[in-house]
Amino acid sequence: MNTPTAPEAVTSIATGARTAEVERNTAETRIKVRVNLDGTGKAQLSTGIGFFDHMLDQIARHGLIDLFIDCKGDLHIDGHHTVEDVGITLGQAVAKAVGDKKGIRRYGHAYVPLDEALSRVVIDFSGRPGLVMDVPFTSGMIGTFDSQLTYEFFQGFVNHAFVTLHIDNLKGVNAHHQCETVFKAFARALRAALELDPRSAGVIPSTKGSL
Ligand SMILES: [Mn+2]
Repeated sequence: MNTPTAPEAVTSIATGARTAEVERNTAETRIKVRVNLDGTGKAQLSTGIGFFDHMLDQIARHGLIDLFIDCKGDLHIDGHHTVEDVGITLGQAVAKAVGDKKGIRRYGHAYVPLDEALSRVVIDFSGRPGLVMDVPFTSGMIGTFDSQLTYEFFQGFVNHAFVTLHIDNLKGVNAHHQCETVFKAFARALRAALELDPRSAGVIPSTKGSL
C-alpha cells in the first residue's frame, strides 16, 4: 500500500512488534522516523522548526509513543515540505507498526482543553484515508511555524496511515493553545485507538475481516 512513487526513495524496516522505522528521502526533505506504539512517551525530535518539535512532543507524551524524528528539510524556502513530509513519514511508520490491526480498539477520541482553548479529535483506523478538519486559527504564524501547515501535516499523516480523522477546534483565542490542544487530542485519540483490547485479542475489529 505504501508503494513509493518517483522521485521519492522510501526504505522501511520492520523492527518488531508495534515498532517501525521509516526513512524517506526526496530532493526536498531527508527524514528518519522510529516509533514504538507501546512506549512511554520518550521523544527525540529535530525538524528545525521549534514549535513543530513542541507539537510532535505532544504526540509522544500524550500518545505514550516513543518517537524519534529527524528531518533535514528545505527550510530556506519555508516549512511546508518539512511539516508535510514529516506527516507522511510518521503516517508510514504508524501504519507499519500497527500491522494487521489485530486486537486494537480501532476507534479513539479525545477532548483536550488548554486554558481558553478546547479541541476534539476522533480517529478510526479504517484503512481509508480521510481528513475533516475545522480549526479557525486566530494567527498565521506561531513562532516560526505557519499554522496553515497543521492541515498539511494531518493530510500527510492520514494519507499514509490510512485513517479517518476528524479534528475540531471548538474554542480558542490563542493560536498556540489552539494548535496544542489539537495535537494533544490527536495523541490521546491515537493512544485509545491503538490500545490492545483484551476482550478481542487477535481479532481484526471489522465485520469485513480486514481493515
Ligand atoms: Mn505549549
